[in-house]
Amino acid sequence: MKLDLGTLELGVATSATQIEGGNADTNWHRWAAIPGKVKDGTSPARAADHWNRVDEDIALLSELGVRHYRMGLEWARIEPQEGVFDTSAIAHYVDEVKALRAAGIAPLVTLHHFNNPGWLEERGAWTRPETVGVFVRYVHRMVHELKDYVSEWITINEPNVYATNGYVFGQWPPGKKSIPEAMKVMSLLAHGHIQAYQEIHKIQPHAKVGVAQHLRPFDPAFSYNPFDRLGATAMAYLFQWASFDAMAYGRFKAPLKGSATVSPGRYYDFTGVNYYTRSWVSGVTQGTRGNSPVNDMGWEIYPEGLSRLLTQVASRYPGPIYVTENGTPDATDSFRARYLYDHLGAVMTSGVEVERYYHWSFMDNWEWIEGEGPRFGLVALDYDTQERFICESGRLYADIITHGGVSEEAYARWVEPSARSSAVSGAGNSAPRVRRPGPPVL
Ligand code: IFM
Repeated sequence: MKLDLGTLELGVATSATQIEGGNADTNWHRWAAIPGKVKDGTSPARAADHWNRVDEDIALLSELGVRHYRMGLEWARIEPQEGVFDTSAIAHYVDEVKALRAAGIAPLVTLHHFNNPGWLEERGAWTRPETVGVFVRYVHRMVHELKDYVSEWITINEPNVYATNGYVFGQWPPGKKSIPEAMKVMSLLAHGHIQAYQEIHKIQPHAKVGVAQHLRPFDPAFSYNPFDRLGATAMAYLFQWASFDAMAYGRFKAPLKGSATVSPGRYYDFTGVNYYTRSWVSGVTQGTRGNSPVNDMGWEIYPEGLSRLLTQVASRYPGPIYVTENGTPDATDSFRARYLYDHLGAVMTSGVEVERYYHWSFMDNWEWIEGEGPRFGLVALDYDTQERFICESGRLYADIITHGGVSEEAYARWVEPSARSSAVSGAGNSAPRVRRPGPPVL
């Protein structure tokens, strides 16, 4: 065996807004309707039309041999008006998780993945303390409805990315640029998680509940430069550790704000790690390390970062660890096989006991403001015809699942011929590649 994965269980991940399609009134449908907000002018209304293709997609999951599937719920479909729950949308999700179970696939359900109902967005969403209670009411309803088939939950996906992109850089809805507001949002998301955690456990005492945290190493561009070192430490704290600590332990340290209703404790049953890349810090700016392998979106491909983060997470937050997302946009599926091998290898060499690894993504998905361009799927999608094609990297993943690791044969067939990256940063050739129409080379 070239890479033995031991007891590591493999799955794939998606989110509701990115694959379902349809015209739910979400913050993202509204944002995409404003000209210029989404790079290619697309909206989540098309996506992968998963809402109408659940059976076909479960058959594909089975073909990959996947036993764990991370999926999301579209809150705006479930509660299209405040306090009004749509029983047919709820029934659709019940049917979906039932069908997954019937296929022998365990769902891990994400309750909030950057997606607010439009009515909530209008009222200021996570800048208002009232939103915590509104979220917990929705969580309560869905856990009741799905509890016979689902016992693992992610309350909130990447709270730091939601707060930073929407409230610091203003590129995501609601397009604000205010650090104090971003800190308020991060604080309230932490409150939302903690209260949801408690609520879920009231309904399902043995449920496993966690947050999917977007983590990255922040490395100083010049380690001998104290400003770069200080910048890297400060960014890591502000971007990820302050909010992670608040969510995991109810410990709110400045600039986050706690409240008298939250006592310190332990508010996780597993920690979820979403890992993609690292940040290279020079003083107060961060970017991509020069001359390094990058993917279609220009993100450095740095498998060692995953090992480093897993080690840190294991010591800061003892308990089960799931890699809840890891993957790469690769429009021609030319380097994803090696990416997979290297990142699964990084999980193993970390020496940390990781229970699960969910690859992002099961299939090509609508990538927020990047639209339909980036191709993260093990299953490629032709958006015009909605045809799905299992990529060669998807075949490799299926083979890894069957053998519990990367066999010598699989290595020779898929990993050896695979490139390392899309391009090299700073080499003037890192523009995103455009996929040919039609199926990828299989
Ligand atoms: O597609 C996203 C996902 O919604 C959250 N984590 C990062 C992925 C890739 O950008």
